[in-house]
Amino acid sequence: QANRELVTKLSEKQPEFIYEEDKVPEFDLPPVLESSTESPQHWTSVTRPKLLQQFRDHVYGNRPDTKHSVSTRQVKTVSNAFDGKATGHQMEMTVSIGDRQFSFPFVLMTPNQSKQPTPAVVFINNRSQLSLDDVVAESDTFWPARTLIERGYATASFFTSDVDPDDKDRYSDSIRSFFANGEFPSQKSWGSLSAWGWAASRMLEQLAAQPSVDADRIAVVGHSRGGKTALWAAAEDDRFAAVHSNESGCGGAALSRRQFGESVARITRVFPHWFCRAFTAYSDNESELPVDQHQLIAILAPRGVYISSADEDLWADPHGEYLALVHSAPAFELLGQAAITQTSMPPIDQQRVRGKTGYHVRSGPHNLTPFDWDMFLDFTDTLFVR
Ligand code: GTR
Repeated sequence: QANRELVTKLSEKQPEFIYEEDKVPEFDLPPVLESSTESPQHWTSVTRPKLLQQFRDHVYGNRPDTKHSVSTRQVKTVSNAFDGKATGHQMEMTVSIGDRQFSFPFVLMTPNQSKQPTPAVVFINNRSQLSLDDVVAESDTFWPARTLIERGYATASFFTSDVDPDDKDRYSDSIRSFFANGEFPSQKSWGSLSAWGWAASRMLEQLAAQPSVDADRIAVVGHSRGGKTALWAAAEDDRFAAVHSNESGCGGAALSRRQFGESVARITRVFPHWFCRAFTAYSDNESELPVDQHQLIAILAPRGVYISSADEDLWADPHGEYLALVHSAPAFELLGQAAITQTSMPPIDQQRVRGKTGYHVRSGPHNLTPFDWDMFLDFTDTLFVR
C-alpha cells in the first residue's frame, strides 16, 4: 500500500534499513500454540506463562519483587471541568521502600453524571507532562480527556519520563534504579518500557478505586514507545480488559523478523534503556529470538486488542504490525473468540473489527490523532457495551 515516492525517498536516505516488501528476508515465525490439538487449559496454564517468561527474559526484562508500598496525595481538584462534565484530580503517587521514597505526578478525570459505573482508559503519555490545568484547558489532543469524558470514560495518565527518564544516561533518576537501590540492571532485569507499564498498572488501580469506575472495563492506550508499553503493560497485568497500541513498531506490534524499518539492532543501540540488556543479543540475529511480537498479542487473548498504523509511518512497519495481529488469532480462537484472520490489510482509513481484535491504517505520518482515538473508542464500545 505504501506510497512509492516515500519508499524511494526513505530507501535513498537510509539504505541500511528495509523499506521495501521484496527486501524483507524469508523467515519462520515461532508458533503461537504448541500443537494443533492444544486445549484452552494447556494454553492458559502452560503455553501462555512460558511465552510471557520468554518475553521477560529476552525482550522487556523481569520486574523486581522488592517489597514496597504505594500511596497517593491529592494536590488539587477541579469539580467542574469540561462545562461541568468532569471532575479532575491532580495527584502525586509515592512509592516507598523502607525509608526511601520515589514520587511522580499523575492526573485523573472522572465523569460527573454517570448513572452506572463507567469504563476507563489509562493513557501512557510519552510526549509531555500535563498538569490538571493543562488538561482542563484542553491544550493537548494527544490525550483527549474531554472526548473520553464525553464518550463516557474516566481516564488517568502519567508522563513516562516522570517515572523512568526516557534517556539512556539517566538511569540513576529512574524508578528502576530506585527499586534496585542504585545498582546497575542485570541482563534480565526490567527496562524502561516495563517500568512505564508498571506505572500504567498503578493508574489502573487508582481508576478501579473510584466508586464511579467499573474495574472490569479498563483499557490501556499508548502511542509509539507508549504503544510498545501498552502491549507489555497488558501482558504483565491481565486486569487490563483492552489495549490500543498505536504505531508501536519494533518492540511493539511489528514482527521483529521482518526487519522492516526500525530493526532490533537500531532500537537497542539508540534506546538501550527500553529493553532488558539480553535483547541486544538479537541485533541482526532476529531468527534466534525465541519469540516474536505476534505471540505478545496472543498473550493478551481473549481480551480486546486494537492495533493501528499510519501509512507514511514506514519506520514502524504497518504491514508487520498488521501481520502480527493476524498471526495472534489462533490464541483468540482457542479461547472461543473471533479475531481478524484476513491476510490482506484493510483499505486506508477504514477500520476492521472482528470479535476481540481491531485494526486500522490511517493516512498520514506518525502520530496519535483524534481519528485514531475515535476508532479505538468505537472498538471498545463494542466490547464494553452493557
Ligand atoms: C523513534 C523510535 C521508535 C518509536 C518512536 C516514538 O525514534 O525509533 O521506536 O518509539 O521514536 O516513540 O515516537
